[in-house]
Amino acid sequence: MRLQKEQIQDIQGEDIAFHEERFDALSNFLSKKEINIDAITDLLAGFQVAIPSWALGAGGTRFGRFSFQGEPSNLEQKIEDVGLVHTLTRSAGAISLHIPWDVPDDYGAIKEKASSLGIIFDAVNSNTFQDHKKDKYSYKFGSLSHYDQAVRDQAVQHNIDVIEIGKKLGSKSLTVWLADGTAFPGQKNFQTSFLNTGESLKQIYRAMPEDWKLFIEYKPYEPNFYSMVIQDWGTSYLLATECGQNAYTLVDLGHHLPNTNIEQIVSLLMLKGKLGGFHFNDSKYGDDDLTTGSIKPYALFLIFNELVHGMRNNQGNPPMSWMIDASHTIKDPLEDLIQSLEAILEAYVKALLIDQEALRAAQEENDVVKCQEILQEAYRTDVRPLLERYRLKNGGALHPIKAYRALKIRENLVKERGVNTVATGL
Ligand code: LRH
Ligand code: MN
Repeated sequence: MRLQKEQIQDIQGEDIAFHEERFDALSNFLSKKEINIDAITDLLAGFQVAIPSWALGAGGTRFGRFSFQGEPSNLEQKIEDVGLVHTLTRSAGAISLHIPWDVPDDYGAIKEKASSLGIIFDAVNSNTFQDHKKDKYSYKFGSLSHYDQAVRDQAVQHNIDVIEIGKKLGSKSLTVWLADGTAFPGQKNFQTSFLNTGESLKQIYRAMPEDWKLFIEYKPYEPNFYSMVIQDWGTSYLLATECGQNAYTLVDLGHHLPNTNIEQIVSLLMLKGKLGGFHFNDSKYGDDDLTTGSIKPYALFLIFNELVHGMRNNQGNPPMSWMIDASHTIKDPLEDLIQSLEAILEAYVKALLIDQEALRAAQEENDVVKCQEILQEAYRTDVRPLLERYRLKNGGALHPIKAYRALKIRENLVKERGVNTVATGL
């Protein structure tokens, strides 16, 4: 299914006037603060968030999976779905593939379809947390950290194969997340597992083209529940530093123990020039992979405050990869992704409204109350009219969810694909 911007314009005429009213009020409010709205909407055009290819169908848990009708059953249809989200939001101009779940059959056709929808291929993800049919060895007891060199070699070769697939698609980065770890004390020696992993990652790093980046994703637990080899940002930072200048830490928001100060981690990684990118989602307890901004929107705002500060002051940190990593157990996957995009852009724009100079002055005066007032003045500003204007100017929908429903996109996908199609992924 393809969506034309004319179809969107046809269904949102009556909302334009109300948008204009709210937009004028916001631009008057911001111009009094000498904040240039057009500069912000221009920034948004360059802020594209990659959609995970593994999150376009219904996700499950070990307790079950409730399918969602009209799911994409191949990579072409997945790119179509990212195209639908991008046409509505103008902020999803990239897809992140997971191998072997999404190995293209016809690279030319896939690239043609993606570029015709304005979509590029962001990081490719390797998978040594499941056994692959063609493989000789199992990853039950680890992959890059495995005690057996033959298993490590197999896992390293898989990552090199993933790089080759990415090169054919024009991707410029590889994300490595390892399930490697232990379920019980004494099961493995931490140092041996870490050293094995370090050696394996260096082999993968050396196999990458010069202009590629390696993203090392950390996670404190699951599927191992006593230890994970790459458990936290410090471990990922150590491994990235040992690999070299093109290796970075990837921050998945759900991969932190409760109440971890993620914005402080982001700040230090940027200071060290080692923040590669994000997997945006939200969580109440564990790696819940919920809609971004659905549980802790203020925490997301505070993270973007550090990102805005870092993007202005840490030139040593390269442009980051913005990616969503979510799993949709009950929501329509496309509506869930649209809501995540709205929350991410809202947090970013609110952070851009923070008067960083005034904040700095208040920090130097130890005026704690004023510091909070400056942050929350920005956080309490309703920036939705600005996001609406950005989409309107770029042929998107004022209200993407409303347009998605008014255009009966899910119903049309079900008509086109049937009720029983199942997407590969989590
Ligand atoms: C691990 C993770 C990782 C992916 C997987 C799909 O929890 O966040 O990024 O490979 O989810
Ligand atoms: Mn992730």
